[in-house]
Amino acid sequence: MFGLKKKSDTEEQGGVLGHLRQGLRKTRDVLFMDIEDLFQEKGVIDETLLDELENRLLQADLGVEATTRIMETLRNAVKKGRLNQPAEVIATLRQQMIGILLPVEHQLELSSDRPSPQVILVVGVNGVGKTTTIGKLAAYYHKLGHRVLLAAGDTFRAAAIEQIQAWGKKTGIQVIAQHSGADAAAVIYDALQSARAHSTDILIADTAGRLHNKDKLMGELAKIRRTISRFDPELPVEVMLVLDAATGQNAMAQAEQFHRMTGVTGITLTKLDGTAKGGMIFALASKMTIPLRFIGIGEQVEDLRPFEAEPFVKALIDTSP
Ligand SMILES: Nc1nc2c(ncn2[C@@H]2O[C@H](COP(=O)(O)OP(=O)(O)OP(=O)(O)O)[C@@H](O)[C@H]2O)c(=O)[nH]1
Ligand SMILES: [Mg+2]
Repeated sequence: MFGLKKKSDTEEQGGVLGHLRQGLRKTRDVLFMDIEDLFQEKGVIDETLLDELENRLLQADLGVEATTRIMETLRNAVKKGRLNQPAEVIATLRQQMIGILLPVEHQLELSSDRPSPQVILVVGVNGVGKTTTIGKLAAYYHKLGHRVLLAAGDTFRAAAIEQIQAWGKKTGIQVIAQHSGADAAAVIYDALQSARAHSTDILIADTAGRLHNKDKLMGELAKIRRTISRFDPELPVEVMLVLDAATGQNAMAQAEQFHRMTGVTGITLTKLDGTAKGGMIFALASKMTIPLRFIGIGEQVEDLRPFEAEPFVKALIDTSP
């Protein structure tokens, strides 16, 4: 009813955007469920309506900073008489949301003038979705025509090696592994040698989940990072931190600690499909400058997308059923 739906949206509903919309459904429901009715009921854009919108932003876990930034703009525009129609409110909201996310939209560039392989070292606390993301990433890059190799760097958790091997099987990608309990840095060194020998483009290394506030475990990660540099200091290395969207504002503490110990260069935000608090992505983007590379919107191999601010907000804010 707001006239917000362009034709191209409709055409895309069943495709990529539709998939994203489905993945973000829970958060979108918190933000926009019955919002059209609310606008209709009130008939005017007033303070109560803006308060309701503000509540929803907070409920969806956008955090105080991002919410305040958005609401200030909306309130100012209403005061100046620039927002008289629901569609105008939504359009301004959309613009603000994109504005917050755009600074962290940076795809991982694969450089052709650096030595190969491009290493992606995947780190994060327990259970956030590291190994699953690796399986999806392997399939993603393989599909783009790159030669991919996986390293079973989680030698700690029981069945972790089998789990990544299962992803290897599923995606047709080779996995370099040693026995359970082996030194993770040694496994990754092995994998680097193999990658070199076989002209692999991308080596994706798993690591054991660890709590960001446990210094000893974080020290091990720093050791793995140094091992990669020792192998070849010129190698392009992405230290990819995986964060679970459902952990909300605690994700910020994780990001800070991991960054301090390992120099995180990119973030993948998982499980956006499983939470109504996916608004934390805005809190993350307004507090950090680390690029957000990918988002996870499900457990299947195709449920990973490079992060793009505009389609993300579009999928979130489109209020049609
Ligand atoms: N719904 C949903 N589930 C996910 C997503 N990513 C991962 N999962 C699930 O989260 C659970 C944990 O995933 P793992 O990949 O094993 O997590 P991990 O970080 O490797 O865990 P540890 O190795 O134990 O630290 C599994 O059940 C995954 O299927 C996602 O984007 N959406
Ligand atoms: Mg794992």
